[in-house]
Amino acid sequence: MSQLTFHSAGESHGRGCFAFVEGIPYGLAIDNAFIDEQLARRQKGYGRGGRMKIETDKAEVLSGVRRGISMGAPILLAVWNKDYRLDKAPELDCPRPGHADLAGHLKFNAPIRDILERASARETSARVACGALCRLLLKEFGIEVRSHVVALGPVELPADFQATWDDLARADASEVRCLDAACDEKMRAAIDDAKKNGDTLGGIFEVVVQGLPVGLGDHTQWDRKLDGRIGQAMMSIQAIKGVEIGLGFRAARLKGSQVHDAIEHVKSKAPRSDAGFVRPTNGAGGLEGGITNGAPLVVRVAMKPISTLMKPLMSVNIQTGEATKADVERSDYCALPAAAVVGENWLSFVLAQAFCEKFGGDSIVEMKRNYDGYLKQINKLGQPENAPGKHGVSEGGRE
Ligand code: EPS
Repeated sequence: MSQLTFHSAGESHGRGCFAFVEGIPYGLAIDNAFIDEQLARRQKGYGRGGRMKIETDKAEVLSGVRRGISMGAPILLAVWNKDYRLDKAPELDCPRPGHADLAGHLKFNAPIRDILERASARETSARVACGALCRLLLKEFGIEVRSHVVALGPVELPADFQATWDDLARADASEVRCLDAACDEKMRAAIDDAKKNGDTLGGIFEVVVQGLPVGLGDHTQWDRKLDGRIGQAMMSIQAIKGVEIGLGFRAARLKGSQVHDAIEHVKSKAPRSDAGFVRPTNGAGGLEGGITNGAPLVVRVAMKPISTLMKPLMSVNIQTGEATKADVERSDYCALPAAAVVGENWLSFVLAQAFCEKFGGDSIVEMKRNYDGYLKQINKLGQPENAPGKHGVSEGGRE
């Protein structure tokens, strides 16, 4: 068993975007159609630019899968670019404020083109391919991920808007992935307006995960806390500027009694992944002390407006030092609906990583055995082996 890891390679207008995934256990059924479906969802959304009309992203599995089953070996996925023109793509001399153009040019002493090709959000196709693979693993354990857009530019869902799990299944039916019809219309109008004015828009999306067992992540060290790991993963998505878990920033303005979730217990014959401990509220968003608590995980992510503006801001020509308008490249006006799909799949990678750490084995069968044993352990409330002093202590240990 190796740790679940991911590396991407590839440029926006290079041969393609590639995902190198190591640590997927042996015996996972690899549903290519599911991976391609996630890639197709990433290409959609109101406000996308011309590139998405050119590409039909699909993941070609180049290694690590035999007869549709993971071999426990590295899996290499390729998303080939149709718009492959790396050597012919024009050079840029006037860096776009907000993009990696200027900082990358100065840091590497390189042409801006050599920076933007790798900085481009096209790289998220590799992350979605990997995330979809991880999602297949999570599905084996009844874990499902959904998302929706809660704000886009100046348009926000009403503060009291509550999306149920079933509601979230409808988000794909909206071109902006918003569940409220009135907001949907206003969001599309806001994008039309931005487009007309050569501008761009960002917003906020929410990802919800159902079925996570209590106990993923770890309170004992800063870099094992799952909230911290989720934050890092989400912040690493191109154009992401903020992450909240549960009430997030809203919690800072409330009292403890309004933020924390009372604990209740329900009896159940079948073992439950939350051990029967439920909450009437979910201000914690499914995480306490950096550990999942069995409630749905709720992550909100803020995306800035895309930095390529058709009506560009002022910049400086890096060859001459002259003040000039920033260069303009084909781009999106709003990629928030696509970012929500990236968020779903990329969060799945972090969760699958934590899941493999807790229940990891060389094969899915072994993982299931570990998982079932754990469920048995956490569902023994009131049983003699759970008496105080016996918790997790070896034979001959503390009485
Ligand atoms: C993207 C492909 C890109 C952009 C966008 C995301 O295509 P192109 O640059 O060829 O038009 O649509 O990239 C950026 C926003 C960026 O800043 O680079 C994709 O596949 O998601």
